[in-house]
Formats: sequence, structure tokens, C-alpha cells
Amino acid sequence: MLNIVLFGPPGAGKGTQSQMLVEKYSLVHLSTGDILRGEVSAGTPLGLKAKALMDAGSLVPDDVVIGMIDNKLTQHKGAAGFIFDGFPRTVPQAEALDALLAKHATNISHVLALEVGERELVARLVLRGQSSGRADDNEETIRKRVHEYNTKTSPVADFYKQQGKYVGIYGIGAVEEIAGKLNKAIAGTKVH
Ligand code: B4P
Repeated sequence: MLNIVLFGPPGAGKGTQSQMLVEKYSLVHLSTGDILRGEVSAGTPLGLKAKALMDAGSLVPDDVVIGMIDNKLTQHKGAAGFIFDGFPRTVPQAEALDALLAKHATNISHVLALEVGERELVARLVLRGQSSGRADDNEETIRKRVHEYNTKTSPVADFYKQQGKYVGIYGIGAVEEIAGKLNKAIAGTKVH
């Protein structure tokens, strides 16, 4: 299986690049942000709980997102592989993902990290906010999301560096150019 974690701060291009990778490698796309937004618009109890946290730019509790991923892995048993977009976002989530994949006799092939500086992230998301209608795409909340990333998510990079799976990719430039760099990194991936 080819299991890719697409890693990076909010606005780094994870969602954008996931679309390209999903088509090219026939992977199942698991975006915890998209799944949570689906719960919010369906008005489920989980969605109601998550909405306030997401609108404030805070992370949703680990047990909630881990449970969502566990369900999806079971639902898509037999898939060629997965692309994890926006998950894991904390070290406990990364540990849980390793355990869940082990249960399915597989593991993470590569962690592809889009590296983009804060000024560019804020500019991209403010621009998206003008058309997305997303309550969290305003400057104050974007800066809170970047702060959450710096404090809670960036340690996940070290977790994967210790496993020798982390590949940093410069994330500024044309979308196709960055996709090319991701494809090159995947070509060097050991597939289990
Ligand atoms: P997400 O939906 O994951 O949102 P995100 O980090 O902002 O990234 P997104 O994928 O949307 O943006 P992208 O970088 O593609 O999370 C939202 C919230 O959900 C979180 O704040 C949290 O509350 C919650 N959540 C989700 N997962 C969680 C978890 N695991 N644990 C706890 N809580 C969780 O793109 C951004 C913009 O940049 C786009 O407009 C795009 O067009 C543009 N762009 C992309 N590539 C570009 C390029 N090369 N050049 C210029 N612009 C580019």
C-alpha cells in the first residue's frame, strides 16, 4: 500500500495537492478538515461540538479525529492506499495512526511536508476567505491556527524525522511545480 501523510501548516497547499495525488495514484483521500466540515453542515452532535473549536482556530480533541480515521480505514478496507491530509496534527494522533495502520498490516510510506512561511500562509488564506465563506479564514483566526500549528503540530515533524520518513518540500511556486516535486519524492518511496 502507498500511504502518504501530507503535512504542513494551514494554507500550505495540502488540500490542493491532495487532489492531484489522489487522481494520479488512485488513493483514498482522508481530510480530517473536510470530514469535520461535513459533520458541521449535517448538524450532527459531533459537528456541533467541533464547529465552535474550528471557528476559533483551535484543534478538535484527539479522540474525536482518531475515531473518525479509524472508521474510514475500516470503511475503505482493500484500498490501494490513503492520503492523510491535515492528520495527524498532534503527536498522540501520529502514534494512534501508526497503531491503526499496524492493525491493518500496513504503515506510513512517506511524510511529505509542504514548507511555507507565515506571511505567505496568511496571504493565501485571507484571499481564500474572500470567496470560501469559511468562518476560520479571517486574519485573526488564521494567526491562531498558525500558532496552534507551531505549538502542537510541528512536534509531529520530529516524530516522523526520527522514523526517517519526513521529506521537506518547498511549498512556494506554481501548483504544478510543487506537484512535480511531490511525485519525485513518491517515486523514491518504499512501498509496503
Ligand atoms: P483543514 O481543513 O485541514 O484546513 P487547513 O489546514 O487550513 O488547510 P487546507 O487544506 O484547507 O488549505 P490548503 O493548504 O490546501 O483544517 C481546518 C480546521 O479543522 C482546523 O483548524 C481544526 O480546527 C480542524 N481539524 C482538522 N484536522 C484536525 C485534526 N487532525 N486534529 C484536530 N483538529 C483538526 O490551501 C490554502 C489556500 O492556498 C487555498 O486557497 C489554495 O488555493 C491556496 N494555494 C494552494 N497552493 C498554492 C500555491 N502553490 N500558490 C498559491 N496559493 C496556493
